[in-house]
Amino acid sequence: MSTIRATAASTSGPFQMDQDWLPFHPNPSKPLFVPPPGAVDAHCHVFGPGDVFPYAPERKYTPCDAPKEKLWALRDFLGFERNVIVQATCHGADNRAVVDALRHSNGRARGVATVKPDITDAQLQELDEAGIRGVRFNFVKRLVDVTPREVLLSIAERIYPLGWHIVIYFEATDLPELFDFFSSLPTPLVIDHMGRPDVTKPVDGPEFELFLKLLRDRPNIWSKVSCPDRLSKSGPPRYEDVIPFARRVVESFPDRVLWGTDWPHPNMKNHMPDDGKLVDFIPQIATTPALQRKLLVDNPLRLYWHR
Ligand code: 0GY
Repeated sequence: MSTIRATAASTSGPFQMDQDWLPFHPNPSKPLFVPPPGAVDAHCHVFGPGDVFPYAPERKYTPCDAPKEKLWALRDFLGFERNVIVQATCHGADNRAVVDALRHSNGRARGVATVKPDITDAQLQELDEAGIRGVRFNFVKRLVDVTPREVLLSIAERIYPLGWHIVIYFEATDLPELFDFFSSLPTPLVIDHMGRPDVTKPVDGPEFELFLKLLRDRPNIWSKVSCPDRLSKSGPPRYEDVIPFARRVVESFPDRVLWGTDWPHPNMKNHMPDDGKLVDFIPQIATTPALQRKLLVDNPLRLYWHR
């Protein structure tokens, strides 16, 4: 794994990585689970490097540099073929690092951007040509300042004609208040990390039921069954307490689920997941080859590589 061995603790340019932040795993294990041919890591990020792609002044954290070359090395090592790179909040609405990665991916990466409502049609077109297929709306208060809903709606209306979707990131406790807004958005929606359920609560309880209802109510809402490392209280390497939640989503909505590593795992402060062990989580939640193929190949290709 020398190719991805970290200079991870470093951040370049005028930036210093947050002291309470763990760098990505320097030497992940080789997974036992072999992903099917064509598998897509549908949630990951690139950070900087800061001396080339500076972090945004409004960011809530300063990460370690996690450049595209290390992402490609991880992709190959884990047995994946493609990536969906999601703009992280530390880069604000400056999508240059993601766009640069997409342009150097030989068509093997697509992206999700963050945009402001004053973006021009020409700029949207440029993002589309680079491989951007969606925008992200982030409602996690520790990560972003609140954007008014009418602003988000105006962005949704701008990207709708492009055939893009909206990735939404929120915590389960905020869903009751956000539910109607989400239902009113015109594009397909992709929910990050199953809406961050509290996995100490019952999988059949009212909190997770509201999330499942959102998916049941609208056939064009998808979910990433990702980030057991963020959700688990039982912890690594098996993250057992997350399994019933993720399995419920995969089995209820097999054609609308996606999976991703979340590399380089921003804001992990207690433990840094071993990416190989995260891949070994997949057969726990998608228990048949048919479900695995939908989760890792058919679904992400349909959403991100349909053109
Ligand atoms: C994730 C999760 C987190 C961060 C971000 O854009 C971001 O900064 O998404 C988080 O801190 O929970 O999916 O990458």
